[in-house]
Amino acid sequence: EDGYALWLRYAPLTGSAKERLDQFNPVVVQTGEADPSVKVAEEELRRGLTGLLGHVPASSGGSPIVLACNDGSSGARGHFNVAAHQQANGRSLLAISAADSVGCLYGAFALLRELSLGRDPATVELAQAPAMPLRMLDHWDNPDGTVERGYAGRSIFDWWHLPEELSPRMIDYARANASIGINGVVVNNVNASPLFLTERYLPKLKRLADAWRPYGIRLYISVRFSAPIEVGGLKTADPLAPQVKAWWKAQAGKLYQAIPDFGGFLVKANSEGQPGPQDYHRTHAQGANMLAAALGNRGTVIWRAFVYASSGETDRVKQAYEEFKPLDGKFAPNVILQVKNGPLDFQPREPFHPLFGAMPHTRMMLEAQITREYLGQATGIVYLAPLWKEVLDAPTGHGATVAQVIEPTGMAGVANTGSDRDWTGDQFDQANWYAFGRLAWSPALSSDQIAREWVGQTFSRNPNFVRQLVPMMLSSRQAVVDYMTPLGLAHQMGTGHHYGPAPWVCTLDRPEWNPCYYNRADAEGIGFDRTRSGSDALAQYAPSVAAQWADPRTMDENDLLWFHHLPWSYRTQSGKSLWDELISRYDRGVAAVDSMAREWQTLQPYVDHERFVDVASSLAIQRKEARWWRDASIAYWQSLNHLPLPAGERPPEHSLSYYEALEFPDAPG
Ligand code: BDP
Repeated sequence: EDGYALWLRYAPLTGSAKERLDQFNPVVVQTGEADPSVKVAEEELRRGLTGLLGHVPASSGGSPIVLACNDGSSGARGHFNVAAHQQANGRSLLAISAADSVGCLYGAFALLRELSLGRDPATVELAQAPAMPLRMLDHWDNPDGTVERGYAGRSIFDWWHLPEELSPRMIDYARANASIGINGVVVNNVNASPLFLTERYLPKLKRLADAWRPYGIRLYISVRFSAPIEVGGLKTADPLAPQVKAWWKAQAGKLYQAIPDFGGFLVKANSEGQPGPQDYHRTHAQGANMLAAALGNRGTVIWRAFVYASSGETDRVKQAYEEFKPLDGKFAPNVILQVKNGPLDFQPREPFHPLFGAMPHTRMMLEAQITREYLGQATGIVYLAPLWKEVLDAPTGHGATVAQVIEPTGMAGVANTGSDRDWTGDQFDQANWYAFGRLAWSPALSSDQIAREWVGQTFSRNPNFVRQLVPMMLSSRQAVVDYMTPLGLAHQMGTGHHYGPAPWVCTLDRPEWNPCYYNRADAEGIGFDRTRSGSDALAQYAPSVAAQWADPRTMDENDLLWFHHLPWSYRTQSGKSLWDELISRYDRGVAAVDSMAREWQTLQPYVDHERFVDVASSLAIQRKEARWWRDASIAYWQSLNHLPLPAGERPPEHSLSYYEALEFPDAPG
């Protein structure tokens, strides 16, 4: 039990659930169809039932499970029905039906999920369709096997040995993705190597695309905008230059010849030093549309709105809106703008990005980060569904929630996978991969329901275990916000690797690289004034939303210091001063982690030894980190405000200079 099986463990059922399945005695009926997705669905049903029953399912005499993968229905691609019927002979029959074979595969996985959770096969009734067409994972993996912001070992993609060698992991990866409805994978980092556009890589990409096709997964690549120069031998990458257009068209032609269902290109342009159309005084739309023309109606250009270039004195969080809002309606129909959940950068908490709902004539998808770059990386328990739900459920003020804005298009998550046996570097980070897929399938699912599903399939269905563990998971995201960056603080992490607290850092070249730029703390107060008296980033939101956040006394204090610079003595809604409230939030975060670690100890009887110990040690690291964040932050704020700690408060364990001197040359970057 090293975690490799993920949520597809299919552990033997026990008790009444076992009796029901035994009694049902499922028989997977062979369709005789040659369709690869149908074959995969049959195989998975057999594998899953073997696990759940504790033996290979019978081949006749029981209740048939029938796949009808061309049922003539219409609707969203991937939709399916699962229903039990009573037959004349008294036995049940379970039918999985869909309009296409991938829908059937999704239906098979959905049925296995229900059975894994102990549902009665005789009464299963499911009718589902994906809420959005694109449900993608973005890998920040490099050809040399390193992973940008990866905390789970090396890349799962073995470019060195492809195309001849296809690791079995690539199939298990596809199974895991298909089981949660992921249907697109960008295999390489947005800080893209031009190698992916060379002849050498084409057969490698083709091998992966072929392997994943039965699982309903389309392959995409990130492309470097200046690739025509680096690997095309041209002198320019100007999107309006005819030879540049022709080069991209030729590349797309080769890709489609090898991979007829190639998904398209993901592009990070003119951001953090990446090349882009602005290098030639062209707009993002001109750059994106040129690539879109090269793909034609065969594929999609996903253009990232995460633009971050030296912004001088203006507020960094305003840049994307300023650059993209004027381009609304200017993008080709096969271009999608991919917008991070918040306007800064995957922080433990951010208000939703003001571009959501603000570009009605532009297709827009949401980008979330599954890998926990800014949330403690791969340690402890930090369940991210509540973070994503908070964003998805947010009313944009433009007549729709964020979920409604993106549902016509899709969602992408920056993957947290690596070569570690447990895939994600930490057992509980598997839950974030799972939750991302489930939310992209249906943003209406609750964090609670998703956690229950994951826990039941991954660890144990014992109701006592589930009842105790799920609330821990649900409160874990607020805990990390509390001990790292409470009350709307953001980007207080260490330079470069983003590991650990560094609110004091103030000497980096560009102002917005510094944590001090975001906290704006001094002797008098703390917080970033984004109201009219400050950067006025608030004005990028719809008037109803801006009005609500403009008043620190009525707004949700979870975002307080994101929008307001306030004196330390400011009276918060709890009645405490800002200083006392800040400290109580750090304490709350530390206490929450302590209690997770304590509770985990009591769960030992339900968990196999290997994973029990693994999680316990991970929680020990998280306890240490929570204290470190609290203590280092308080020590720094105190060095500015010289305020005493509230009575009875534990002083930081070490001096500020101790925390400032800590270095982490071993932290992954
Ligand atoms: C930031 C990461 C950086 C990424 C960038 C991006 O620190 O490694 O390249 O986002 O999304 O969060 O492009």
